[in-house]
Amino acid sequence: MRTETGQVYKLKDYRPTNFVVERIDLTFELDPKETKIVSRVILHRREGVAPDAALVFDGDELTLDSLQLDGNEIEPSLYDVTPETLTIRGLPESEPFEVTVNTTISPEANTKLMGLYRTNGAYCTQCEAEGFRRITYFYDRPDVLAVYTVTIIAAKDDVKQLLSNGNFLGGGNYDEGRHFAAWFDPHPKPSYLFALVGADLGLVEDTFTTMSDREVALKIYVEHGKEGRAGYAMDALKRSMKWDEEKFGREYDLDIFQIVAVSDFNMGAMENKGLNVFNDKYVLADPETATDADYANIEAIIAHEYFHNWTGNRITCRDWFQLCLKEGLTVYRDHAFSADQRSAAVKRIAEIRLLKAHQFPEDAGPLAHPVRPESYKEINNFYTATVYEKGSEVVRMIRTILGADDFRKGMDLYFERHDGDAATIEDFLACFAEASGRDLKQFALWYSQAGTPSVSVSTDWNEAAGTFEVTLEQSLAPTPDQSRKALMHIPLAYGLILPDGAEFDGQPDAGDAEGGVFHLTKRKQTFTFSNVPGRPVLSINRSFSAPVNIAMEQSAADLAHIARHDSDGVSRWQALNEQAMRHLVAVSKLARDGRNLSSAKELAEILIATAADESLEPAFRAQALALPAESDIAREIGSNIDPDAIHTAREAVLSEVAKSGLDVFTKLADGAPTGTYSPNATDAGLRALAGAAIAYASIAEGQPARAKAAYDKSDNMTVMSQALQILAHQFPGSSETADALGNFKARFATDPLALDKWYSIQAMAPGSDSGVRVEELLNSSDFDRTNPNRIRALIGAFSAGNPTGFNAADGTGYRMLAREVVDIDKRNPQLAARLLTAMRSWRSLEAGRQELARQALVSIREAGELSPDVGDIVDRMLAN
Ligand code: B3K
Ligand code: ZN
Repeated sequence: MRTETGQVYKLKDYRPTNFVVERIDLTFELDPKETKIVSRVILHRREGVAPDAALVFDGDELTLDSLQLDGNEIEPSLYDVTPETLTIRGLPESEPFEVTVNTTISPEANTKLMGLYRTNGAYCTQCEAEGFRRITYFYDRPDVLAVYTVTIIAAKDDVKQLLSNGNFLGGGNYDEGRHFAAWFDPHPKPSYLFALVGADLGLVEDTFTTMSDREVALKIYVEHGKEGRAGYAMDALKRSMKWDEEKFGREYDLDIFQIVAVSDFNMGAMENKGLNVFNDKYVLADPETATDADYANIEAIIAHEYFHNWTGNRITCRDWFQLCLKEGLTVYRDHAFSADQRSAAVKRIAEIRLLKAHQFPEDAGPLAHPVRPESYKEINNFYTATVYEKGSEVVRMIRTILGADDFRKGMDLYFERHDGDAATIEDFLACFAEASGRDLKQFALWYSQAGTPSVSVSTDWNEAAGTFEVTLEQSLAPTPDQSRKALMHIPLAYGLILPDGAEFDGQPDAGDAEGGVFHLTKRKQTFTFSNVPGRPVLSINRSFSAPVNIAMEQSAADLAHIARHDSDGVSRWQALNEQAMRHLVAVSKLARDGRNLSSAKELAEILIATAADESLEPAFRAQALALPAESDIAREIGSNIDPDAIHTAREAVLSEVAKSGLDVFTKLADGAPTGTYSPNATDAGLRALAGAAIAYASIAEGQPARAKAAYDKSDNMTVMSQALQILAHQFPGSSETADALGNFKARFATDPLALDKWYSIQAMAPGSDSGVRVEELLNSSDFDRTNPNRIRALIGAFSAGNPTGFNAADGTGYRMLAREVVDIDKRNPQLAARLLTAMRSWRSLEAGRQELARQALVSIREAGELSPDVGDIVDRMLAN
């Protein structure tokens, strides 16, 4: 296997290649053990490059069969080859030439799921970030764009479809028992967007007519027998195509758009030009096997990959440091799409939750890095919440600062100016600066400074003068490799809510504010409002306009005022959540210190009132009832974390809310829509509210009967898995729970995606003894140790989603993860490294657990040969 070389790649070292690729012609003869690849590349020396400069191609675990220049064998003295590089000397000075590289690889032996591999009998590829170099020697970097022609030859019997990027050229019989197909992609692309699939799959077809009246064939390939589960994905695809035309003026540009769903995939999906490959979890859905959340994820990911066609493919990244150029922007676009398809407020609440749950801890721990990192050892470790989610927030801030019109102008300019380019963040920002006439230099720090800024807020109300002052002060703590930080441009949306609930519409007399946004650009700024008719309550960072931590003393009464009157739904939720968080943090600390918990009466009242308020959307009420998770409370406490104390405190609060609201919850518990299941946002909201109500009511009753009845009655996976989770998490030892778990397993024994839920629900059942159950499941004969979804469903869910189980005080959770990471690393380094990031906040634990976590990390470090992926993560986690 490829092992650590210790090499560090730096943004400042970027240099273009010595040679320019004009086109590439690939031929694949597919075979499980010996796939032969012929790659013919036409190149010329870049202007100004020395005549003796060599051509250096990348490889990874490759062996070279033979090598030709313009059809003739190259003399061995003129080239050097290792599994990682091919260096050719003595190439023509100015005229174009053709290099032919012949390699043989074994897709079957490829367990890393990078490059060309086998999944369920199919051949498929994954090339981002550096998988193409596992197929053939090439310039495997995003700034080398080429036009690809691909010919695929394979046995007719078991490989029915032969697919690649671009448009279909033709195909037919090849030789005894084999056939071929040829594809041509007219759009120059980097190698990471190359894709090939050879498979025998079922097909779902449709068409889309673009804004300039071109008909595009849409094809989704899934396992035979699962065609009926691809309808929602197809529908989401067509809606995405339409939306991108309407909102961004972006039209699709090939005759065909294909999606292939596979069951072994390291991530969600991949935006290969014209041929997206998807983890089947994000394609397949029907009411019986998929939850509302699955449907929403499918919609978002189908859209995300489709939107990459412009933000990522037509305009790609100059180098991998610019990853956020395509990822942050495309996440921003998929968020905007989902907001338009569903309730915008509820969608934004989910985004804020996700950002805080994943990105904030990353930014506060040893793995913190800027949205645009400046160095890396293993690029696959940088497909992070910071690059994706914070990257999206940064784009959202650009829109907040510029306003919708100038933002759209900037996007138009970006598409026009950089179509066909491998671009940088500087290119991107320049378009917005130019379109709006604004200076974005200070704002650009969001790309280079890691860490979550803090803004402390104080207010001063002068009753006699009718003035209200808001003072903001920013700070940013040091992060790994960045000890000193410059002042940022932080756009904070605000509102002043008057005693009668109306909003004050005056502007501050002085200070940099416009359109309801404070622009905090200095360390400290004060904004003064005059002629304010009564003491206002400040609603700040509305809709989370900036990804910062706000420190503000705000009374419970003021938070309740916001929760009741803010014109912005997201802000109302923010106020409720803040109130819940404060209480949970306080009682968690009391529990940690062994003291009596204070009553949650006030919190319970406002939550129950919200739950019962029929003027509010059901989905919003469900969000309000979802208390901050144990991990959220831990993040807020920040240090000396005792996960057991947090669990105890949170359960006590849940129970108090449940008991005082039992009447309300009992009524709401039956509110799930009856009749034919639809994944639409309204019905999903009703199910979410009913599910929350069943959970609270069951807690109040202290009996599994209600959840068991819901389970038995359920006719869709959303309600079924909600009920199973209540049973397994609240009533672990009951016979009802054992029955339901047994029933679920038997019912979905042959359905891997549904069965993953069975594993996850058990993996997340709280309690220090849950590790024992996880070990049992791991060792059971039907646990598939090679399937990434299954591994994530059990090991990932346990380590990232079960604070009390994973952080068991005896260290068994940490040791189990360490053992599994070292084992999985031998087959699939990317997956292993990702699992390990669950320990990124280990330093915030109390001393005893911290020491056990450290020992587990050290045991990984000392386990022998580690991949660059795991080596990099473990080193950064242990560094001071
Ligand atoms: N671009 C891919 C992610 C590739 C991850 C490589 N380790 C999917 C996406 O973000 O759309
Ligand atoms: Zn993406």
